[in-house]
Amino acid sequence: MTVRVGVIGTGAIGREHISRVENVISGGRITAVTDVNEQSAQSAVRDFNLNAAIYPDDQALVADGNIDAVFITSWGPAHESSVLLAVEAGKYVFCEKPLATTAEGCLRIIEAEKKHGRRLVQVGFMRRYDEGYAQLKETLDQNEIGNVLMVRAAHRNAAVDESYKTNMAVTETLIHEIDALHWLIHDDYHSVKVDFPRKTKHAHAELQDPQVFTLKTKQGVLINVEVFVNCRYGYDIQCEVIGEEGIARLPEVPSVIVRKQSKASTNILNDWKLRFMDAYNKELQNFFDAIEAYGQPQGPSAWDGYIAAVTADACLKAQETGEEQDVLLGEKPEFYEQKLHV
Ligand code: NAI
Ligand code: NAD
Ligand code: ISE
Repeated sequence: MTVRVGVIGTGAIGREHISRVENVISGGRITAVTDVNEQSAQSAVRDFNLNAAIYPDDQALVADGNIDAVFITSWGPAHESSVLLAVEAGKYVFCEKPLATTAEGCLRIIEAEKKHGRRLVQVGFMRRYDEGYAQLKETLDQNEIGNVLMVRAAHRNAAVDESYKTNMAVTETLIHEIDALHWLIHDDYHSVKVDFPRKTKHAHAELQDPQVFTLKTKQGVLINVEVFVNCRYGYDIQCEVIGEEGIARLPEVPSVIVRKQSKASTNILNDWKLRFMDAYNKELQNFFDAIEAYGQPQGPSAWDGYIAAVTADACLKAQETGEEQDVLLGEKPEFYEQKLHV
């Protein structure tokens, strides 16, 4: 089966995903595109030589009988309404993070999906498909370091532009750690807090950078995540888990070590597209494979999108108030318990 895909949002990641469906992975084909900037949709069709319809908006695209699935790669605030349109039309959905910008928005999607009767939605939390995270999780699942006590993580970008504000450290950046870390250690968040260290001179007026988030879990694990989006030196994702019997660390991306002129040096990546390229390929391959095998996606669900949104909302409140905030999650519906494997 070839899954026919309509893409809503042909910006940076929309184009990345179009390219991987057309040139790298199997099981899908791009048959429609739309973007609020029509020229962007047109250039995507041209640049990737697509045999795809160009629609004026998401509503028209979702109504196309020639698509089975929708990729939502527009900017975050537009996601919820596009997801709801697609779910109501019974189309499969791969939605980039965030699923919706509020927890209430995620709940509306969950209700729509439950009404449909089976899972349609997968959220783009690709770290779960990254080989390094998979190895780290395997180490913890094998109980090699005993009970987890603490986690130290860092999410660093070389630089961001002026459109990136203080809150986006949560909604655009920390959101990946929010998803990956509770999945990694099989725990739920209890409370969150944020500290603002001395500000780098490289951050513009409306951005506090860096920021340090402290998340406590229900089992008492203390997680510390540094978000530093003007670190200058590269794109760097770090994660160290401290257990009762030892410490486990996310592997570095392999890179040749050159010894020359009294120095041993190695390259550091500069771009998220390259750092997680294999993970993006795997998440979308898994999306197509699960549709073929089970008629429903198996990757991060709308419920995972909801957990991330509730936790992100608490982090935003912590940014505003400077105080610790509780993370108040609802009960996981039975609907999201079933797990099939591809
Ligand atoms: P972008 O700004 O390059 O592209 C967004 C595109 O969506 C633009 O072309 C814009 O015109 C279009 N768009 C916006 N609203 C729209 C609407 N209502 N209907 C149709 N098109 C619309 O942004 P980028 O970097 O591609 O990010 C898109 C999404 O992907 C964001 O939610 C972002 O958080 C997520 N993302 C996820 C990454 C990951 O590692 N999983 C990496 C980068 C982005
Ligand atoms: P982008 O700005 O490059 O592209 C967004 C595109 O969406 C633009 O072309 C814009 O015109 C279009 N758009 C916006 N609203 C739209 C709408 N309502 N209908 C149709 N098109 C619309 O952004 P990006 O970097 O590609 O990010 C897009 C999304 O992907 C964001 O949600 C972002 O968080 C997410 N993202 C995820 C990762 C990841 O690692 N998983 C990486 C990058 C981006
Ligand atoms: C981007 O939106 C992503 O989602 C990347 O994975 C992240 O690392 C980057 O900081 C964001 O800008």
